Amino acid sequence: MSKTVETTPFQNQKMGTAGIRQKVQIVKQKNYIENFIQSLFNAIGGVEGQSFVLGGDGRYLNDIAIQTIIKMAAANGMKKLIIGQNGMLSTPASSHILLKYHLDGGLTLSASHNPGGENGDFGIKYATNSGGQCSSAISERIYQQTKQITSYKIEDVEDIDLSKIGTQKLGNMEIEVIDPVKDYLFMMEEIFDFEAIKKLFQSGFTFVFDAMNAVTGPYAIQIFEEVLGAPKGSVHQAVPMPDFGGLHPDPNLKYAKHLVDLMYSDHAPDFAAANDGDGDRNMILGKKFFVSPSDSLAILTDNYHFIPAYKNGISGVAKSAATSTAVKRVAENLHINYFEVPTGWKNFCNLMDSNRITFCGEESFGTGSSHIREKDGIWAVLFWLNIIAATGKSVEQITRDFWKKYGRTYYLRYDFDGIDTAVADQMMRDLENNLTSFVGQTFNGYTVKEAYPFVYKDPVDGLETKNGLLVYFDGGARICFRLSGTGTNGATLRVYIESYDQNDFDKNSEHELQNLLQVAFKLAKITEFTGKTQPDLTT
Ligand code: G16
Repeated sequence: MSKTVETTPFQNQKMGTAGIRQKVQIVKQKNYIENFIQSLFNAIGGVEGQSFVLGGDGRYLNDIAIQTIIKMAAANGMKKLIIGQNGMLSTPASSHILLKYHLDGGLTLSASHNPGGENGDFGIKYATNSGGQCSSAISERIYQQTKQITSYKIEDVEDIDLSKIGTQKLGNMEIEVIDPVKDYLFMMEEIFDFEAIKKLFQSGFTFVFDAMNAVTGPYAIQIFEEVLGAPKGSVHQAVPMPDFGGLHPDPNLKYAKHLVDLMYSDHAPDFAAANDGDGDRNMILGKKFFVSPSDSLAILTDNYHFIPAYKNGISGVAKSAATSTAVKRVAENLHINYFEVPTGWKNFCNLMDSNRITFCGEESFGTGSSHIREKDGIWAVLFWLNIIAATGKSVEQITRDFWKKYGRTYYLRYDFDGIDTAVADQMMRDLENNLTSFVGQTFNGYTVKEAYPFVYKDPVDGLETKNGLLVYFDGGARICFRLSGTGTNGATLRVYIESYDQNDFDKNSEHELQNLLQVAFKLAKITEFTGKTQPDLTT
């Protein structure tokens, strides 16, 4: 039986860079999820007769939210829901299901790389029929609805059993519970040279994939161990847990330090990788060697011809403005399209839909291609394995060959967390007002060549987005300042710094960029505004 429940609005349901993200304790409030979902349904003109994909990364509240959404979808007249078994689906797998079965939309229950558990974060990403996350215009419409909502519709029934694969009915709505891995595995087999990767493992190549107790565990076991023949036990932390076993499931030098330590020890395997909570981010490591995400995008692009699915050529590549310029040099060399977009994977989608680009990536450990409309962690790992299998070279050799050809871009991101939102906004406003006055001035030996706010005009829909402030120096160095759109604790200032060297590839990045970091402190008056004298996180 469907019922209508009266409710009152919450004022904090605005979507950020990728969906809505909040502390679990906030999301747990009565009607919080219900309000957001009904507002979403209302904002898109209802879901009657529509088919959606639904799943999540298994974090705390995943099970409760999924039941609520199923019952609300049925009460709102949805025709069909395709759901990952036990409510699990990685973000890339969900995008693939949406595209493969020509669905109308998708909901992924995840706060991505943010911590889980009772005191962690929860989130919901909404994708449209294009397979990618909704535009800012749609998220704004949803936000407006959340501020006006007075009631929602829900079926008054027992919870649905999601443990068995198969089809069932809830009222007139069909629920199809699917194997979360099967379709995704087929797609990967079509893209990569699985036979070559199998031979690589047969030759004794050693490998660790760290799923960080999150959604990619079952995908990785099946793909790497069962199909490709990596030794049993190659996949670490493979069982998804609601609190990710206490880990912060963000594959970077700080939160995956255990993996970094392994790779810098005498027991290091030939290759290691990690994925984040919902499986869209990746980190790549060789023996005593870390590949920066910006370099990874550039290296994959330069080696596209080794991958069967891209053998006939790629149309172009895009990166977020904050990502290092390494891939720009590759695009110029390959004579392919090149774009810089605002942070947020959704900004790549029009470029992929219109075939302007094949690859895209971001500094935040995300790489992907037009096979789906999300970044894809396992895809990136398979890409690296395929290059290694084809060339017989190590991660380090592949990267050094790349530096020899294009020069090295030293790059780091510095985060300043938990800043009062009003203070952070004022700091950015001040910096923006001062930008032009920096041009021609020299700071710590670096002379400012250009300084301006980054503004992107989407070539497909013509919409303009402003995101971040850029300062370019003579000699190829660059600083980008922007505020994060995914945090749940005040504001996070992100400072992205790079320098370029054509000859010396063995400098320590932190040391190399130290002077520029001091310049960033000075330009943005970081200490004056925040009291901080050093970043909280360097990745
Ligand atoms: C999301 C977006 C990415 C973005 C990242 C960080 O990733 O999809 O495009 O780079 O957030 O965004 P921000 O710098 O605004 O915090 P994910 O993996 O969290 O969904």
